[in-house]
Amino acid sequence: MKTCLYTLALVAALPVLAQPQKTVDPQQRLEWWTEARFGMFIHWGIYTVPAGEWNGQPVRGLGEWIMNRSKIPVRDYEKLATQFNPVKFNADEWVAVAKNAGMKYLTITSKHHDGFAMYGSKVSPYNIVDATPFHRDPMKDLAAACQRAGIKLCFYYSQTQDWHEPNGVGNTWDFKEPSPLEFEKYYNEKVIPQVRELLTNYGPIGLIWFDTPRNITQEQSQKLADLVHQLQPTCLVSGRVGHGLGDYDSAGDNQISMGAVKRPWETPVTLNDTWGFKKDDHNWKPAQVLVRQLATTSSRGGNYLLNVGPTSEGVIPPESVERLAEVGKWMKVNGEAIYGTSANPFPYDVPWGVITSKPGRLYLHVFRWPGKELVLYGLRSKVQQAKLLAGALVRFAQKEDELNGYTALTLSLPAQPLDPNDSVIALDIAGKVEVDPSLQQQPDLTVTMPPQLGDLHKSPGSQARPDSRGVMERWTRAQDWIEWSFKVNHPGAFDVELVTSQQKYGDGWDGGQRVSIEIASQKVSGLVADNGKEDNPSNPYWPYVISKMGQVKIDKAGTYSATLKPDDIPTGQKFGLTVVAVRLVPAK
Ligand code: JFZ
Repeated sequence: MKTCLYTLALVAALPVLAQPQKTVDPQQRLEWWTEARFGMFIHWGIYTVPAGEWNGQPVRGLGEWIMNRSKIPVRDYEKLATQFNPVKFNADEWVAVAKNAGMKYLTITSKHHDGFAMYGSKVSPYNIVDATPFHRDPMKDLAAACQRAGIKLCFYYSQTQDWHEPNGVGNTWDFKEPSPLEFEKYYNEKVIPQVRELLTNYGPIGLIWFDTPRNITQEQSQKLADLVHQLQPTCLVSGRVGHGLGDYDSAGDNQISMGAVKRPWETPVTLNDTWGFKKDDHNWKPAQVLVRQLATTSSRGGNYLLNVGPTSEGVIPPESVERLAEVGKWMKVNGEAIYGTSANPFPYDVPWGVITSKPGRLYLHVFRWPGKELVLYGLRSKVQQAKLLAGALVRFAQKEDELNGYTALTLSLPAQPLDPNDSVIALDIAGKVEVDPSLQQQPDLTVTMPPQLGDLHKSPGSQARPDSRGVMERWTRAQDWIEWSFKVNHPGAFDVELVTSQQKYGDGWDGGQRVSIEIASQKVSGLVADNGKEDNPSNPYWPYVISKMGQVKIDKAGTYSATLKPDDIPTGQKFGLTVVAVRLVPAK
């Protein structure tokens, strides 16, 4: 009996002893996360009391930045805590909204740049339990609700900016910027112990979403990442911990990366134009945009982290709940085309939508319904079955030639899409999915040549490169040029178009460059001028600008080369030549 009790005591003590020893390789840590593909971001803090308005005036910009935007002194901002009382907060309801949408994890702001801890912290009294009339720790409720629902709880934590602390970074209106030594003090006395609390008091945490590293040192970033991994070996560290030390990369907000991304990555996205609640922001993205962005992010091998901004009462805006429910309806039918999928195996986008994949499966996400027939070029593997996830089996035929094997797949479809947001066709493939990686003319007869699929010839010192959206950035030198090789399947006459991109919400674009485009040894030249706008199919907030450059004729099917060379780029351009693609469109 005595031995028995002794053993029991030892077993009970074991988890404590065993904790720091366990090591997990980063690959293993990422497993649940890449399977999940879809998460909920929650920005919630005392900035939801002013909700985008200060002294009766609307404040431009992000809701959670109001303290900074309006240069609100710490002493005034602190008072907001006494008005923060989220009596309608219900953790199970929030988690149900996420789960219902098909989301698998939830990342909530435990402390944003304003420095206010939204959980019960012993490190600083500036927290929701000690400083608000609510006097409760919502993260305890959320941890329990997430456990019940099988959702991973994750915390956002602003490690560098802290506008409440004299030694934190960012508050230039109350304090002077901290010296490295002062910042180290803040880091040791607030950041490290608070991150420790978050990883100790709330059960298993999926990831810590650090943000805006700013002037944090490499050692400090490393120590944070190590602390997280030491306390919870399976907990991921976001890319914004700084110095590339995260377990995965973060795209810029509302950006969806193009082409092959080498590291696992995630894009944080707003449902309207703010993260933290603003009462006058009604610019909600339609569910169609959300579904297509989710599918597009998956098709590029990334995770989609979609934000809600609950009010100071603890209510997720009904406009958000409605849209998430619609995404959830789509996910219930089509979730297998998202969860655990890998990127599109083709290096280019198809004209009608996007493609996701799994071993032995391809998912065709059809955004623009082609009518009764959809043709896919370049799939070398044999298709065994095709099925609309929302409906019936689909008849199909595969063309084969001696040299290349299978070349074209033709699917016979209903005349109307089953889902106007995204109708998914699942293809069962015999063996491995094999594709022809070469850039080729598509069944709609267009040829689209994006910069990331060309050879970029840079002059010495040039900063030009495709950014994370696939758009050329810092192309301000006429000496830089791009070259492509492409296959023509259907000869004919083509209009040559140069597709460039505006910046977010149509702000900022430089034209007036003179460029020459050579296609199959025929040269056209022209001015980059706005000859019409076009929706960016993966993100309506970064519209395209089309410039018409002339016409070329291609008489025979075959492989050709194309070059894009600037003749002149006016000096002093901010954005330069924001090339998205050179495009050939059949001439009318
Ligand atoms: C940061 C925060 O400042 C903001 O309040 C919000 O929390 C957001 C999710 O993250 O803002 C950023 C940080 C980085 C980029 C864009 C917005 N970025 O790299 O493009």
